[in-house]
Amino acid sequence: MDRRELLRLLSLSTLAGTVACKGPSASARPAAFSPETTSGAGFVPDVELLLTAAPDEVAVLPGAPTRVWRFSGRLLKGPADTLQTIPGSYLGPVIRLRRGQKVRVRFANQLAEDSIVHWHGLDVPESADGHPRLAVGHGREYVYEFEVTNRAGTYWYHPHPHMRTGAQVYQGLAGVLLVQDDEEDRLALPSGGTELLCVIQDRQFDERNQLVFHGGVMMEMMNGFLGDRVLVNGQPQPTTEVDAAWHRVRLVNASNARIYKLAWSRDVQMAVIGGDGGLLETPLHQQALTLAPGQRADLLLDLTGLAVGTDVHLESQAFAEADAGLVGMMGMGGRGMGGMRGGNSSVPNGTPLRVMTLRTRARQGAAFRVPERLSSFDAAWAPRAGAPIRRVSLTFQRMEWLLGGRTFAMADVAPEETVAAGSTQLWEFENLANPMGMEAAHPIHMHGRQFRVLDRTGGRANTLRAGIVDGGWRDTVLVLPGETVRVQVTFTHHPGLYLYHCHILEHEDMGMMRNFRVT
Ligand SMILES: [Cu+2]
Repeated sequence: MDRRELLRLLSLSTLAGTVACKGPSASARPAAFSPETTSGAGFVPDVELLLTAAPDEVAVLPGAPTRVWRFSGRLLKGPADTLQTIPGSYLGPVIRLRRGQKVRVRFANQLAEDSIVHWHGLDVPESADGHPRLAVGHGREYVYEFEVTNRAGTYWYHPHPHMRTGAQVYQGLAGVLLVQDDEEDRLALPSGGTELLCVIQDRQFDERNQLVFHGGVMMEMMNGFLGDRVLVNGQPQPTTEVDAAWHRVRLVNASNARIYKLAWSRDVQMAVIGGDGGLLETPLHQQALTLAPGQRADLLLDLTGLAVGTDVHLESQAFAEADAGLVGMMGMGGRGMGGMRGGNSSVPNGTPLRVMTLRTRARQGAAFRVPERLSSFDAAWAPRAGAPIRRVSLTFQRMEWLLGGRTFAMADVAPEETVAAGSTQLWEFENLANPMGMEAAHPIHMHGRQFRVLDRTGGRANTLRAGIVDGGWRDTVLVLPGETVRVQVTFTHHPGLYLYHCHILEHEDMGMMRNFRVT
């Protein structure tokens, strides 16, 4: 496949078809399936999918194919455009759902190790949230049943097994999940050939084109694993031909640990219209956009008026490595711990990078104006003075990243991690440096309901801050070194055990994750 054609093919109107895949060799509901949250026999799905995780090979670089792990999908019931395969990519199919649909996904694990899928950003019952205790082994199947209650937006799915999330995502297991609804439809945003979906990841390859991942070396785990090249939808720095028109560009940072400060190489107008949890109320005009692991952004981009053959690059701008945090020992020269900074990546956080290129062709698009009003928020958005406040420290102690002073344990829930269904609390994520100088910017993700970022205070001058979009509903918020970020969250109505964690996947796998129990 011509790499240049990849993004063109990715324009959603041209995606078609689904990938057939082998059925599971065995099928069983895991014993841990809690009966009180199982939808049970009365559940009649509007959409039913078989999603299989299995080893595969894809062409990423010229020469030998790369061995990956990959989700493939088969539509068993529902609208024909529900699954859209990304040609030539290791990414899973794009899953398009509508708010209100009842969905059943049969996840078939054909990997040689345990896995489970998390629907990142969706508010689903406990049994459908992909908690690591629900992971199933090779040849087993896990059945998800949930109703899509989320607003229209760009969500994604990825594995969530105990201590192996980083490795499994890195091997290729991830996909985009789009939710559509009537409110979004009314805006008539650019679609089809002018809607681009871009999953940004970084990877490292050996001389035989095989993926290189860390070998559990402590410094790599503490920093988070960084690749030395950027892939978009599984292809290195692709170029795609686009109409000289307004485009909707949906970005997902599905990297294990890299933070991007995204900007366009030409002076084109960019309006941020959405984030993790769907559309903002009003568009936001900005030059640069900070996107941390787990986060999404929804943009409108004006390419009208550009001459044919103009290249517009999406770039990650330079920023100080320390802005993303720095693992270093004060007593050992202030940084680097003897030169082991940044694991074994030659491309540390903050290195300027080209992400992808859009090349204009002659065709003009339909006339379009950025809507002044994008969406309206429900009552949960209103500030709740007097809501209980919980302070959650982000710290490094005893060679571990901790949340609230604790590390992950499979079923462990502290009293302050027990919350009433549908109740509202303010959680203050406080990113504290320790005397050894160990610090990092942590993207904190909460499962269940989307939250509202109230404010961020403290911290030192940081060039990433100007690019952070805190507006709108969020499920992942970047807490810079030294900062305190306050979020207001109204918890899911579904009782059960949910997770909150750092979305630097090495931090999560090391235990920077905790349960909260909704009662
Ligand atoms: Cu972290």
